[in-house]
Amino acid sequence: MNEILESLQRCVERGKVNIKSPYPPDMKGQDGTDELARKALEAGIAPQDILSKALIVGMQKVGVRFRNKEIFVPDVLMAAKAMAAAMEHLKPFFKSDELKHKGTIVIGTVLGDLHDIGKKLVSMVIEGSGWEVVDLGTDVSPDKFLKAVDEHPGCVVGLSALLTTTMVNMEATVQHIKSKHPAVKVIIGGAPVTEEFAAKIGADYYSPDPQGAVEFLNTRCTPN
Ligand code: B12
Repeated sequence: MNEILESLQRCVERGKVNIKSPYPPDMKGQDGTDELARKALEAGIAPQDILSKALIVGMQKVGVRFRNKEIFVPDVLMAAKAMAAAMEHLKPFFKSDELKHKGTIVIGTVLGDLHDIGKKLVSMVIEGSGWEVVDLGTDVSPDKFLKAVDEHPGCVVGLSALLTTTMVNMEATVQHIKSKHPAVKVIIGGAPVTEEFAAKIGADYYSPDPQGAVEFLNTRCTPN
């Protein structure tokens, strides 16, 4: 693999944000994700490759080590911070040149859930495909989703959940939205979510990744 991508992946794994960051101590004075993402772009590496071959792979490794109790919440937070610093450089490349948006998607992580890395990635890729993204953030209540749907007539809704304990809040959110706006399409995603679960709670679509969401939006959702 390309040397820059390899270092970038390692910096996500270790939570190395930038050269000034004293964390982790054994990487003091070395480039972090901030510098390396910029260097990768300058070296002509495609933003999609930076994302999929370095950042996502690095974060997957963090996930495995966290599950195995080799690292803990603060380590994961630093990894998330490092990933976010790199994503700042990639964001402009995923922005669409199209002036007219294809439609609007209101997206958020459901009530009780603070995980936002996946949702941000999905948002960036969707935005890059020409849709306007209204990101409500994390820990979003069904009421807040409904208010946003009221404010964006004709929008699609995207729900993210990373915890089995918060997945259940997707059902309440779908029901709350559809009770007032039955025609609004809802797409759901996140590591514990499945197609069967989506069908069970009355969501219109499930995608395991951003690209599936884009395909659904472009083929099955009428632009507003
Ligand atoms: C980073 C992380 C954190 C960070 C979050 C930082 C942040 N800003 O997001 C912090 C440290 C805060 C955290 C906290 C917790 N976490 Co956590 N966390 C993770 C970790 C390691 C990575 C998640 C991640 O960002 N993955 C990378 C992104 C790119 O992947 P993704 O989110 O799955 O998103 C992709 C797809 O799912 C999809 N997608 C996601 N959303 C959507 C939405 C739509 C509409 C679509 C179409 C697609 C889609 O597209 C994305 C890109 O491909 C995972 C382990 C893992 N491997 O998943 C645990 C994990 C999710 N956490 C877990 C736990 C238990 C917790 C805590 C309860 C820990 C604790 N004891 O405090 C708390 C809960 C806090 C809360 N209330 O939310 C468990 C969940 C277990 C479960 N099944 O319920 C996991 C699986 C770790 C584990 N193996 O135990 N966590």
